[in-house]
Amino acid sequence: MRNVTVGAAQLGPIQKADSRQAVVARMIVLLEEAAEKGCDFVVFPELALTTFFPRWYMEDQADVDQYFEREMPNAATRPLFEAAAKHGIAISFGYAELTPDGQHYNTSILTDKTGAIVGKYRKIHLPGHAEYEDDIAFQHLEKRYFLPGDLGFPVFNVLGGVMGMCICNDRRWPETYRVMGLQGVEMVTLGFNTPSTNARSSNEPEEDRVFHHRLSLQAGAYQNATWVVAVAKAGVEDDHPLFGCSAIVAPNGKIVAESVTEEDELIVHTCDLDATRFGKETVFNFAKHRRIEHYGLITERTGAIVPGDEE
Ligand code: ING
Repeated sequence: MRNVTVGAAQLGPIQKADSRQAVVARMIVLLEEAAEKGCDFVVFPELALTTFFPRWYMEDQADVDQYFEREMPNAATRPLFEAAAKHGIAISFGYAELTPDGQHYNTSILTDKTGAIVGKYRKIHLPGHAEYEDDIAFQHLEKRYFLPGDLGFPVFNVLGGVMGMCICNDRRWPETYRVMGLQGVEMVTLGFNTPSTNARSSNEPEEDRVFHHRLSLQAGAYQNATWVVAVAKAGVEDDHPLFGCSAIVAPNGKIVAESVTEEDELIVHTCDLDATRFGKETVFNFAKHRRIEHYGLITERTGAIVPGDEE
């Protein structure tokens, strides 16, 4: 048994007008609840410090950069790191990163129980578009404001196991989990901000979006025999609804805990990292069963090409 008691700390909406200090105070309330419940590790959402600003079209770089952090920890977040270290709890959360050389990433960090940052991930799969688009209900401009991540999908030896991170849209791509699975990942944590409605078509009901969200997490967990912890920023941000459904998924693909509100909400589960062993040693024993001589197209080709259509 290698138990890690995990708290998925869902955040309700963050309005454009909300300060980082107010958000960090809410995060610390969830952290204190997690400490009372014996958590070793608390996971917060993607872009946890601000509203989901890629929904807004901005041209002035100063307007964009107001949502970014230039260092981590910093004055706004240091109280969170200090509270986590006081309780001996590892944390992970997402934020917009502006590097010293001026690069912009959608980033997530992972600390150990002392509050030291031991891992960083930069979002690789950026959904949406880079230019303003007409006739859609709202913009989704991550390709405008962020570069694709440049760190790959690393794993980190912390909390007595092999931990990995991804962010939001990454959860929809099997490559995300497989690259970490090929490094023996035992728990993948991710934050997400997912609109309840489709900007382009009103005929995709929320329950379909939630179905695809759960499907992506459960498939990734099962097919790589890993725990998956997915944490929402939820609720209505300046009239834009985001769904909740924060979830903890076991290596057998089953959801063992899920949030029930679209507010600040902590869900907790004690995850035995040894529960990954059965899958890794039987059905998904990669070394025994994978046939990489047949997988070349996966990294040779970006888009699909139907045989005979080659130009
Ligand atoms: N949000 C959404 C996500 O991947 C999206 C974008 C929604 C893509 C629904 C496809 C379908 O959950 C972010 N921030 O990636």
